[in-house]
Amino acid sequence: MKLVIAVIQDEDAGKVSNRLRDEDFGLTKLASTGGFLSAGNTTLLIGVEENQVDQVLEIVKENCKTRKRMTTASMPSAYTAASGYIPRTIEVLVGGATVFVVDVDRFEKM
Ligand code: 2BA
Repeated sequence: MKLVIAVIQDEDAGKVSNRLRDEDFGLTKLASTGGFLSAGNTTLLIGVEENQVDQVLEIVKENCKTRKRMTTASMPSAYTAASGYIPRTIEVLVGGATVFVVDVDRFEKM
């Protein structure tokens, strides 16, 4: 058995989980926060048989868009003696999805 851990954008979470549910995959949805942007995202835990992993990845891929986000970062290169660190606006591309596939040693429902 495998555990697919998919970090996706909140905007895509409804579509991805509906599609997974339509195909009878079990899933858990966690509210999470990205370490870089400190913005909310969604982490899906999906336990599947090994031969179902590709189908899950395809559903995630089809339903997660890449989006531009702006963030302000205080960078050493922007340091001036008069005003210290000047926050600079930078653009980052987020997504489609960040996915980990890990082995499950044991799976039980009690
Ligand atoms: P965040 O950590 O908030 O990152 C959002 C986006 O910011 C990233 O998109 C990437 O484009 C950019 N970014 C992240 N760290 C950066 C840095 N040090 N310098 C410049 N730009 C940076 P994605 O790569 O699509 O990641 C989306 C979300 O997936 C992340 O949100 C985080 O929640 C998760 N994630 C990404 N890589 C991960 C990893 N190795 N382990 C755990 N979670 C990860």
